[in-house]
Amino acid sequence: MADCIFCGIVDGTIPSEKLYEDEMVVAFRDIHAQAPVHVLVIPKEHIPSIQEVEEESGELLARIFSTINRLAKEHGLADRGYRIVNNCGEEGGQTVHHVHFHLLGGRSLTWPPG
Ligand code: IU
Repeated sequence: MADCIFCGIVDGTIPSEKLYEDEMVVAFRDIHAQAPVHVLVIPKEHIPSIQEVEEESGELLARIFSTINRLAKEHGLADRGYRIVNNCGEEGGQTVHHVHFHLLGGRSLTWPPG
């Protein structure tokens, strides 16, 4: 989608440090890392938020979470623990309107979030 920064990352017109890519998803390092490991996993397709994810998106969601699992293992987080975050809408803190999942780890994370 024109004017979507994450669509620009998908098509390579906006630079990013990509860690994984296949026909459905892309994973890249967050530019404002909040933890030693802070990776975003996004669908290549422009979906504005988790609210637009329907039952037919099951395969995509499975791919997103299997990608997160693999990245967590590759970054040594599997035994330590980590957090997966999806911010949705204004009060949920979503700032980029292309659905994405944060993988955060490498330090002790506090709860509740702000
Ligand atoms: P949020 O859940 O919509 O608040 O998260 C958006 C994230 O995208 C946030 O952590 C930003 O640092 C990150 N990000 C990025 O990695 N690269 C960019 O070009 C932009 C935002 I804009």
